[in-house]
Amino acid sequence: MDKGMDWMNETNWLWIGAVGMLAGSVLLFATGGRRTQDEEGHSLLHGFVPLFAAISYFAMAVHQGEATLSSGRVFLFARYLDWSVTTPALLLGLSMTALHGARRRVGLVAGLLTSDVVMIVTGLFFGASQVPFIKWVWYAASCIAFLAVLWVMFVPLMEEARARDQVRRDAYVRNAILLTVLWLIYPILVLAGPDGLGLLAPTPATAGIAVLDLVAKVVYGFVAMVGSKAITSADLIRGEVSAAEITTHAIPSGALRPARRA
Ligand code: RET
Repeated sequence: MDKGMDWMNETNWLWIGAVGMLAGSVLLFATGGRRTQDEEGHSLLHGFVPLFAAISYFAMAVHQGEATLSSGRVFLFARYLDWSVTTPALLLGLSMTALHGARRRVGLVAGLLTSDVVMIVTGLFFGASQVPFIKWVWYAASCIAFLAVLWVMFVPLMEEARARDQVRRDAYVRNAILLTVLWLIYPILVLAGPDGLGLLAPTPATAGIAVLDLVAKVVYGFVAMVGSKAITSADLIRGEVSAAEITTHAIPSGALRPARRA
């Protein structure tokens, strides 16, 4: 590497991840809407996702979130802990968009989140594996769970989203496509990196995952939040939001005004 680029070592990429995630979390919490329970739920979910990632990046930057395996490979396990919390949160937000709240089709949503946790837990054991055969069994198991996640997103949840108004349907389709494109890069990048085939050295692999994580959590979070605000505004204008679903601090006078604009 060029001498002038020495500062771009693996630890500094982890610091970029930690600071970027913390800043993204603060911005998402600060700019998120709070007019209805649904909108508030989205704002909190998308604010907490990068906060969990910041915890994981900080732990990895200070070398707590890693373990040195007997082969000598340094395994950054903290990212799998991050993903085990943040990927279900992202899918819960997406489900709430399709279903108009998280209380409908609870079994389907629970199945989606459970498949996702299976994907990450088997991924963790894939990353920790040193015996090749066992490693590829874990990788295959994780990919099968990922297919189950994609199936729920594009079959039953898509059908639910299609049955709703245009604003909600458009937001769901946009979020589902963006999320899928970003998430598909993970199994490829991790496969190429030190946890997989080792084609990529630790520094470029960590840099790639840090940038991908920032886009999948912070940039995606903002896109999802814009969608959630548009849905909330449309619901309020149509007068479709019951008094119980309106958050009280959205109504300074104390009177219920269902048709407030953003
Ligand atoms: C692993 C292991 C190998 C097989 C598969 C994987 C999928 C990982 C995914 C991660 C998504 C992470 C996100 C984080 C930030 O918000 C675990 C690499 C399929 C899809 C979106």
